[in-house]
Amino acid sequence: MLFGKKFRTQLPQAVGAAYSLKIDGKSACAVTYCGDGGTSEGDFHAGLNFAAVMDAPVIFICRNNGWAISTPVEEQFRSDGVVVKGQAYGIWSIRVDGNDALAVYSAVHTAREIAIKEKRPVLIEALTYRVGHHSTSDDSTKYRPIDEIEYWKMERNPVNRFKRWVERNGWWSDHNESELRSSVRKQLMQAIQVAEKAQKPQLSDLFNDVYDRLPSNLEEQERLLREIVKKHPEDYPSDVPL
Ligand SMILES: Cc1ncc(C[n+]2csc(CCOP(=O)(O)OP(=O)(O)O)c2C)c(N)n1
Repeated sequence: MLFGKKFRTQLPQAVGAAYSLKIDGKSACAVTYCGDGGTSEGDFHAGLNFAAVMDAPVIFICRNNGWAISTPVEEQFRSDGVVVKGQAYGIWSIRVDGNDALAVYSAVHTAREIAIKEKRPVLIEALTYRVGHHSTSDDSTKYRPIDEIEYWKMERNPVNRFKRWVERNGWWSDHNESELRSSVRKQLMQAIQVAEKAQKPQLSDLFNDVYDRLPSNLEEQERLLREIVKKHPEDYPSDVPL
């Protein structure tokens, strides 16, 4: 059972789901994610304590990438990272090099065994760096040096590191790489062609996918949108059924 990365509200929910798996006697655990920024929210603490006292089979994976949007970890907390927070709640906690794929695999594998066999929570703190911007509306070069980003992107790149390892073992080569890249590119181009030919969803689908009966504010928005499309048809794709 997987609880994705929203902004940490998912943590207590994952613990509840894990607890229900335990009550049902399932050989399974819940997994949930958060960032370093998420650990400052109340739900992180409620979730961890809840998991510890209920012995819930849940794995908390915290991706400590040094930044919560523009807030560096030094301004996020004064503790030695996140792993100590798990320990403080009596949770078996492990810190791993998040840029080492094999180390992450091994940590998660062990965590899953502990969570399922021993019916208790585990926290994993994966140390890494966010090489991208937080979102499309963020420009992280405004608050951190470009050299720092480049260093992590090039020197500490986890994909290149894993690639070097498989190459050293003789399982991968430049030839395999270029063959894979060109075959994936071909598949992508074909998929794009198919997608471009597919009929686009109706305009009304923008509004009717949540409520059985449209609330008046959405009716109003749909009406306004249709008026605008009529007024400026050149600004809207002609292949969207109105
Ligand atoms: C309850 C709540 N408060 C604030 C925000 C705004 N917000 C969105 S992401 C974010 C920081 C997230 O930091 P982190 O968890 O470290 O994620 P990362 O920057 O590594 O993606 C904040 C403050 C939000 N979405 N929800």
